[in-house]
Amino acid sequence: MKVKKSQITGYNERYLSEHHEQYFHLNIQLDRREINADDLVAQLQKFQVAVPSWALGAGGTRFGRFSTGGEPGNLEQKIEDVGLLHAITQSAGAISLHIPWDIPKDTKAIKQKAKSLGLVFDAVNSNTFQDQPDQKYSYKFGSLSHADSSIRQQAIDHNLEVIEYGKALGSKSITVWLADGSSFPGQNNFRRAYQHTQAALQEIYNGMPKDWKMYIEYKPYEPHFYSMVIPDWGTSLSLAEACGENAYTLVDLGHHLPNTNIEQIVALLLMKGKLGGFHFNDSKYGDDDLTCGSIKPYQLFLIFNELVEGMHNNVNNNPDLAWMIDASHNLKDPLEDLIQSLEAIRIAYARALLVDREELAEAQEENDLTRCQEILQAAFRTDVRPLLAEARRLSGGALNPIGFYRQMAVRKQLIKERGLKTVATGL
Ligand code: PSV
Ligand code: MN
Repeated sequence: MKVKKSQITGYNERYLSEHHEQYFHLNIQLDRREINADDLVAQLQKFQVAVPSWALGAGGTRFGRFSTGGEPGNLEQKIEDVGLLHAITQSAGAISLHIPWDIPKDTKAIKQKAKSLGLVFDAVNSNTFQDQPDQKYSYKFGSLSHADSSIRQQAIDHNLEVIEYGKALGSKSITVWLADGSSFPGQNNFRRAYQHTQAALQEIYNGMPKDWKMYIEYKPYEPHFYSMVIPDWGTSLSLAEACGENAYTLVDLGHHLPNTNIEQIVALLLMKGKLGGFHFNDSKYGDDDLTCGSIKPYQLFLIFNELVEGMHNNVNNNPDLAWMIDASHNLKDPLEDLIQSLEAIRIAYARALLVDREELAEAQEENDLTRCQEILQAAFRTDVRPLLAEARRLSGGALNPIGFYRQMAVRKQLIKERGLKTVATGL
């Protein structure tokens, strides 16, 4: 399904005067704080978040999976869905592929299709957490960290092959998430597992083109429940440093133990020039993969506050970050869920841009804690939605993406085109 520009403008026309009024009022409010709303809008227009190819179908839990209907049955259809999201929101201009879930058969045609929808290819992701039917050795007891060198080699070769797919599509980075670990004390030799992993990552790193980046993702538990080989940002950072300057730590918001101060991790990684990117989602308990901003919007704002601050004082030349949503849509329509996530991420970003940094630094120097909190919360409590709507409108998107999606009855249309029973590849 494709939406026409005229359908979006037609939809917007009905809400235009209401929007102008809201934007006008926000303008006055921001003007008093010496903030230029148009500058913020321009920054929001540039801010794009990648959508993973595995998030377009219904996710599941280990107890079951409930289909949404109209799920994309192949890579072409997945790209079409991201194209749809991008057309409506003007903020999802990239797609991230997981190999082998989404191996492009005709690379040229896939690239062309993405280009026609205004999409580029974000990081490619390797998968050594599942066995594939044609695979010689099993990853049951590990991949890059495995005790057996033939199995490590197979996993290294897979990563190198993923890089080749990425090169053909125009990707510039690879994300490695390692499911390796142990579920019982004594199962693994921690140091040997780390050393094997480091050597393997170095080999993959050396196989990357010079202008590529490697993102090393960490996770404290799951699928293993006693230890993970890369459980935290410290381990990821040490491996990135061992690989070289183009290797970075990737922060997935769900990959932390409850109450971890993620904003502090982000601040320190940025200071080291080693923050590569983000996987956005939200959680109450663990790696819940819920809609971004649905549980802890204040935490998301505090993370963006550190990001904006760190990017301003970029002492170690941290490169631009790779932004991606990594969520699982068990109950909601995946496309609606993604629209809501995109909105929540941009709200947090816009609010962080409102923080008066000079005043905050001053209040921090004076240990005026009350003022520090007032400054942060003044930004957090500002309703920035008119800024987002204006950014979308100027770029050709819908003033209210969910409203437009529902009015167009997109899911109904997709079910009509693809059927009720299609199942997307991936999780
Ligand atoms: C693992 O939980 C993860 O966050 C990694 O990024 C994977 O690539 C993705 O989810 C999909 O399994
Ligand atoms: Mn992730």
